[in-house]
Amino acid sequence: MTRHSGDESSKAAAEIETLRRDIRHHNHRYYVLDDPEISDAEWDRLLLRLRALEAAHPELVTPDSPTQRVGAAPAEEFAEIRHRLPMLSLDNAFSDEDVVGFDRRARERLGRETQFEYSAEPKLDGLAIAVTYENGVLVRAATRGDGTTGEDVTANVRTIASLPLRLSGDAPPLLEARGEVFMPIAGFERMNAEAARRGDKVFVNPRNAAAGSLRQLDPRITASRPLDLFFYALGVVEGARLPKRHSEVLQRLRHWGLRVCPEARVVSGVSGCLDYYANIGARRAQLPYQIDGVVYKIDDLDAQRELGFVSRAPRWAVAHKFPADEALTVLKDVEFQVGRTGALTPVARLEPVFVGGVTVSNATLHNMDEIVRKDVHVGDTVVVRRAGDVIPEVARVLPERRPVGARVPQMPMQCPVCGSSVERDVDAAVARCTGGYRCSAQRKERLRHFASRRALDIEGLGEKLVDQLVEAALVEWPSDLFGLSAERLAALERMGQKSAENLIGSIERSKETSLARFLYALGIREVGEATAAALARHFGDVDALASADLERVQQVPDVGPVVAARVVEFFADPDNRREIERLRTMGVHWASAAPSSGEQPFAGLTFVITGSLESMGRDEAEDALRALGAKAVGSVSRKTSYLIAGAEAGSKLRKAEELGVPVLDEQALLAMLKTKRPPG
Ligand code: 5U1
Repeated sequence: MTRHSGDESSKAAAEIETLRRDIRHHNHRYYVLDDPEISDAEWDRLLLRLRALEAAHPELVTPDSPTQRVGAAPAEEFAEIRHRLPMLSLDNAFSDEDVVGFDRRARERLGRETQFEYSAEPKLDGLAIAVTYENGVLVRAATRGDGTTGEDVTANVRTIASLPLRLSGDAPPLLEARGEVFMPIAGFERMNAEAARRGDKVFVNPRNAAAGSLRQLDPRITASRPLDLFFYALGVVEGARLPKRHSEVLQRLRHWGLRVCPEARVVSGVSGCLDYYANIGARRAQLPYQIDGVVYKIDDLDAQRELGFVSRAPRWAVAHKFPADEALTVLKDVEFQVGRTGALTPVARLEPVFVGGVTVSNATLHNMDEIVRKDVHVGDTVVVRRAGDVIPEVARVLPERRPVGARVPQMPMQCPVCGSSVERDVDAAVARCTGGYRCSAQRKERLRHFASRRALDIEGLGEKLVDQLVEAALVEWPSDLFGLSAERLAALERMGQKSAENLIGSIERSKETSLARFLYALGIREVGEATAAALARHFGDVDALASADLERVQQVPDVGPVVAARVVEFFADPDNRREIERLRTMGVHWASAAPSSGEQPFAGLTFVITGSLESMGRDEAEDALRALGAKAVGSVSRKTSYLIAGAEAGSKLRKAEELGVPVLDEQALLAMLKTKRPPG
């Protein structure tokens, strides 16, 4: 080891300090102010010199040195971080009227006649993040997660070059800044081009690339990805007097060296917001990052505090989304996908086209009636539409561009998967493969349904794995899942021993369920979650239901003749009865539910739960309400007794407010479940 004299050491320490200060200053000029004072080469020289000095004096290295971005060893998994203040989400506005309504509600609530000033900025298509500084030094970064608990991604976030490891200026003792990590489009394209050259997998869009990069266990991989971030809010702050306006908060963040979107502006009233939306919308394609809308926040922080939140979305901010993207392409073919109940759905095979940030080569055509209504021909030029994460669809065709020989798609007579005959339902709306369990497509879909979150909830049994299990003939019926072993699973392609063991654990855990979930998981036609719950409540056990005749099944509230016929038909099938027996023998069980003579204090009430709840899953809350006799359904109508609004409640909440349906928050739900007494 090299020994240094005290004099030499203190000289080095002084130079190191100066270099660090200079580098931070130039980072601020470059990343935050977009106004560099020195060339890239000069900046590189400063960093090289600092590296050399630190290499010679390792005792002088500190974690906030600009050289210390990539240091941590790969992690086993991400630790959880509980947010001291929940990370909020935003309500969406999809039209000018929605924005007008948002502004009106806020003004009415505060009894205000004059316009609000709004702080407006683009809504980045990235990942929300909370970064904490203690005494100006970066100590922690967490993803949003479910808003209450996120993942500790500190080691990865440190590698983002534009993020200061130490704040500039008079940083408070504790500062949590919140914003969005994203991948600029140019970096995304460069990275994908390199991946394609190497023959590696490419990312579908910058958002997925940013998420994939941030969730790497090895920070060196994150460091190689072109990530960036903008901040737009404060979380917990201690020891600083905060300004009175949101726009001043943004200035303060900039002053501390944190990047803020340069497009942020203060505008007046709704008309200012809509002008801003139009302006950003017109320049959207030229922006160096992807955005999916703009955000308006009431600039006055006192007004924000007074307005507060509904569940976990603020009443003082809204995300005004851009409309769905559309693109023209050519319909190459129409193929038919076989669903869980054998229904054949037409799917458009398209000339690949870039729309809404992803390349689309398949789109849904819904059903044959839609094909006729839209006058779709194979060979047509079609408009493909994609909104957010929604499945792309063929919106319309351009008949004037129809080539000679374009043909009308025909429903096949035989199932494209198993070759069984295809029959039309009595009302002719749907055509179905008659192969039942002989059809591998139906087998796969039934297994997916059986394992799905609201059914037996087998974590880790994804689409691809179901395909593999069916294709390898390891699983035919759902009960076969319970006979699998980790060794068998581990022999499958792309399946490690650890994943195999995890899956066996999930399968084992799924054995303990409820009768309602079990009935839903069986996939009886026309029996959705609500009907399954009603059947479970009424009959209390599966044998009573299996032996019930049409008349008895129809006595269940809300079960009509069509559904009752499906239920009776299902239990009359010896294959289905045998499968139920096998599932029970394999250990699937549930606590016996008292039939409806039991306590039903919520009978006659209909609940809708929207948004995410902090203390339990939505399914769990619905199960608990149903257990008390309530109906839990998916959409709001005049018949809804109460809407329970969790975080990220959006259109359902608006609809409930419009219809005058009482809205309750999570606390009220918990109180109801505890006291078993409906509100009011
Ligand atoms: N630009 C911007 N995006 N965004 C997302 N501002 C903004 N604010 C947010 C979110 C979730 O939440 C505020 C309520 C802090």
